[in-house]
Amino acid sequence: MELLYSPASPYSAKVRMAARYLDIGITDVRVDTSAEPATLMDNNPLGKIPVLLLDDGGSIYDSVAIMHYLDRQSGNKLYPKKHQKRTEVEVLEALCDGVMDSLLAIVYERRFRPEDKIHQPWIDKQWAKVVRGLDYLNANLPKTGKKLHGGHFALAAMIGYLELRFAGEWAGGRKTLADWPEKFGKRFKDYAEMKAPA
Ligand SMILES: N[C@@H](CCC(=O)N[C@@H](CS)C(=O)NCC(=O)O)C(=O)O
Repeated sequence: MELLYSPASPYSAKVRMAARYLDIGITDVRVDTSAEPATLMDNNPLGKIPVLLLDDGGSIYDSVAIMHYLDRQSGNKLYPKKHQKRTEVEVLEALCDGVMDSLLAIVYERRFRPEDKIHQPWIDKQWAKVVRGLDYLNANLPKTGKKLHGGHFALAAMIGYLELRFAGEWAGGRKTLADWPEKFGKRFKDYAEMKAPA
C-alpha cells in the first residue's frame, strides 16, 4: 500500500503514526497538493491528502476512513471494542480533526488570498473554535497508558501542527495539554520523527 501525504499535513501525520503503531507497512509517497498531480486527482476527486492507495487499485480517503480501514486491517487494535468507549474516542478524534480544520482554514486564508482580501473576522471565528477546542482538551485529556488509540494519534497530530504553524500562540494557560506530547512520546517513540517537521 502507498500513502499520498505531505510532511506538514496533520491528517497525514495521524494516519502515518497509526499505521506505524499497528506495524502496517505503507510506503509514503510525498505529493504537493497545489500542483494537483494526476496520482492525487485520479484517486481523490477532492484533491486532498492523505489518500491510501490499495494494492488492488482502490483508494481510501479521508483520514477517518483510512483510520477505520487500518483498524479493521489490524484486527481492531486502533479503537476500543466497547461501543461507548469507541464513541468517546471517535468524538475525541473528531474534535482534534475539527481543530485542525480551523487551523488549516486560517493558514489557507493567509496563504491563498490576496493580502487585501484576507478577512480577519473569518480568521477570528476559526481561532475561537480552536480556543474552545484546546480549552476543552486541556480540561479533558484522555488517559494515555500503554495501549494507544485513534484519539491519541489525532491529538498528537493536532499538537504537532500547532507547534509547526502556531508555536508560541496556543500553549499559554494550557499546561496539561502542553505537557501531554512528552508523555505521549514515551508511549510512542516515533513521535518526534513523525509529527509535522519544525
Ligand atoms: N477531512 C480531510 C481533510 C484533509 C485535508 O484538508 N488535507 C489538506 C492537507 S493537511 C489538503 O489536502 N489540502 C489541499 C486542499 O484542500 O486542496 C481528512 O481528514 O483527510
